[in-house]
Amino acid sequence: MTATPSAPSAGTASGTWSAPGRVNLVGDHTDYNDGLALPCALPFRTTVHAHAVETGERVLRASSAGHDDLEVALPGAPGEVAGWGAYVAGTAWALEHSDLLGGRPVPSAELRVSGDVPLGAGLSSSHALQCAVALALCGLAGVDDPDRDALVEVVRRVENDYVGAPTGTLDQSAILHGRTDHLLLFDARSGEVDPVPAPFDAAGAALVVVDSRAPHRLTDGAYAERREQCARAAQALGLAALRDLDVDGLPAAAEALVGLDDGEVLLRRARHVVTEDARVRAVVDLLRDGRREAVAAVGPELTASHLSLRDDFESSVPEVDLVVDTLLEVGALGARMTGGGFGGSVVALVPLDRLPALAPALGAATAGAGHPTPEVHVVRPADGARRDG
Ligand code: GAF
Repeated sequence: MTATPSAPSAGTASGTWSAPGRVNLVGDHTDYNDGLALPCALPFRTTVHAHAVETGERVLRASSAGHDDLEVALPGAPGEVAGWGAYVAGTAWALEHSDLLGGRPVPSAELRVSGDVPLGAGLSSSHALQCAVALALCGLAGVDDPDRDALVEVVRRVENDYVGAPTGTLDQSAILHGRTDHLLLFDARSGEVDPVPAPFDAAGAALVVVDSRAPHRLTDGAYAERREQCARAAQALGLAALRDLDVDGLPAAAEALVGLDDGEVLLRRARHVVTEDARVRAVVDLLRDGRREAVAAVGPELTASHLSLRDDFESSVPEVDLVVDTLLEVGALGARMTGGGFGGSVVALVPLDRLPALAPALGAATAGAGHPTPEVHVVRPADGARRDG
């Protein structure tokens, strides 16, 4: 789904752009293995009010409640800014090094950032910020409809080369291509995004996101370690990526990996990725079928994904496991951690008549375990990043 980029115009003096957070229904830790995922954009957005400024020096200023103000000379360089401002400054830096602005520099600008994407909840608040800032700076430079696939790459560079987070392309693809009431079948190898209906109503169920409010732990190190293990497993198996292994190939892979020092760990990582790709395909088929029984059958696939992430990929934490277990006890059709893990949120399909029971059950279970009180959001897939005014 490649947008035709618009030709640069004279630019705009000011405007408002926004980008949503995302939740991934199924398909985690597959993107950097060239695999499949099924995310959607969320009805929470980060908004950037931007205006061009005339100054002698090229400068980018940004402010947001609860964060230090940013002022940085353009185009900037990795390492100059850390924390929240790195996502803003890094976006300007990566845009300047892309072809998106048709050879023009990033314009001097002042950005006011606000929004309601939950922070630190694993719902991609930082990617929402980067996508909204990227659209705003493109708009100020006169590129109103930038090529969204090129923007995916710009955000990857911000993350990997400016911020130093070795993430893949799932989050920004969901945010940039989001569509109301649709999930998005994302193929990380081709970058293609294919809208899939989300007929949860047909099963009398709702899509629910629960922020465990567990502090993210070890996120950078553990994520990078998983990524490195997957790459090593693929290399040992003579594959370009774990995407190229399928479930039938797992017994032979086990034999090939068993001789390595950490072969048993690599096999479990590979098994997660391979079975997760298969679960994405299965869930897409069920949703496209659309009948009540088919949609209800998505639930067990979600729960199987959680067990795989918990046991084979070891990317869950006790707080998140307790939220999943409690949701299932209350009657969810299925539930799983979502996103990178090591804290963060759970996504679930919950029968409409069970919704009122969620918050009390989660409150009681987490209080008993001494965990933070989770936050429950009933959501519908929302529109992607856009200009608002
Ligand atoms: C994080 C990363 F940013 C994504 O690229 C993806 O790997 C995800 O974790 C796990 O599926 O959100």
